[in-house]
Amino acid sequence: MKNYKKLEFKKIGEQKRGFITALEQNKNIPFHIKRVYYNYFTPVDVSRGYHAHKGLKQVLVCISGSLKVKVDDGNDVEEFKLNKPNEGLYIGPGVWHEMHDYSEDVVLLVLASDYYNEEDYLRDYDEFIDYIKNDDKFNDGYFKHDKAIVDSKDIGERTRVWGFSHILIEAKLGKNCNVCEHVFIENDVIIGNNVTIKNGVYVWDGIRISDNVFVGPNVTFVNDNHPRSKQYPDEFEQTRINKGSSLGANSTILGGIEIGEYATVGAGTVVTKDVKPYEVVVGNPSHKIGYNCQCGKRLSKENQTYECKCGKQYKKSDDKLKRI
Ligand code: T46
Repeated sequence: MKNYKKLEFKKIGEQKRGFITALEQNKNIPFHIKRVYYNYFTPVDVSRGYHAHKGLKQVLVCISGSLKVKVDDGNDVEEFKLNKPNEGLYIGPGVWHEMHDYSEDVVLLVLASDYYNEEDYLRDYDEFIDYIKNDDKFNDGYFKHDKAIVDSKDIGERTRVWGFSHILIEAKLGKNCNVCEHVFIENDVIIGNNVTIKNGVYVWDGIRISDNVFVGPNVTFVNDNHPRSKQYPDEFEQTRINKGSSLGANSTILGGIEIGEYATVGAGTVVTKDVKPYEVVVGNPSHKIGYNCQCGKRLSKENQTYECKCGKQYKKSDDKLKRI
């Protein structure tokens, strides 16, 4: 995943009165802003930069004039021209950058995620290359927070693993997943692509989670339905959470359960029996209260079909809902 990106900001207004562009933290600026600085009166024959940051995130906006920014993440080198006040360049950690070809009237505004700290700079190119090659967070195309422990080498690209989470060595995770803070993933676990695992979830041996599943905060999985301290089953229960389904906050999924495709488990539900595709279940013990669409909205029954406001339709066959 590239850690730099051109950003386009909204231009509010029209030619005859002029324009306004607003920069807002955690909205069009992808971080919390702690510092704003600007660089001006740079002579046209000067180049600046020649460094990378270890942790700092920045957005560069050329609010007057123009300049070129060359970025290098150790794999790719690209050059961006900044000459519009409604464009920015996001530069994250581990990206070497150099600024060239300043115009006379240039003013470069920079929004930064942290206070100035010289210790965060890598000002020597070889040191930069060593740094990114030796830091897991810049490797294998996935992001690992400094405070996460990832023993597994089987993590898909663009997956993000946030602080205080631990993934054991044999676990497999697909692409573009989001593993939020305080998540523990044991060894015999297979997780698909685009899966979200919210904070405080422990994914034990025997659990399989397919693509596009949402696991809400503090969902509890069980892999031994008759536990006794220091007694281990020959094999842990196999629990299957099928694609597109969502497990609500604080729900409990007993061992050996199968959650059908696109099903929804309501917050706090204790799931004691399999959930069929598209079913919505709630309560303790879990019971069905209806069906939902692939998009997540509830379905209404019209004669023999089930319909969603989004236009999708479903029919029952073998007591299971199927899309038509
Ligand atoms: C970056 C590019 C885009 C401070 O004391 N406080 C500050 O907030 C900053 C940004 C700099 N300084 C001091 C540090 C140096 O003694 O100002 C001096 C010049 O800094 P530097 O040579 O790093 O300037 P540039 O234009 O090469 O780089 C600056 C930022 O430092 C850097 O983080 O990414 O702009």
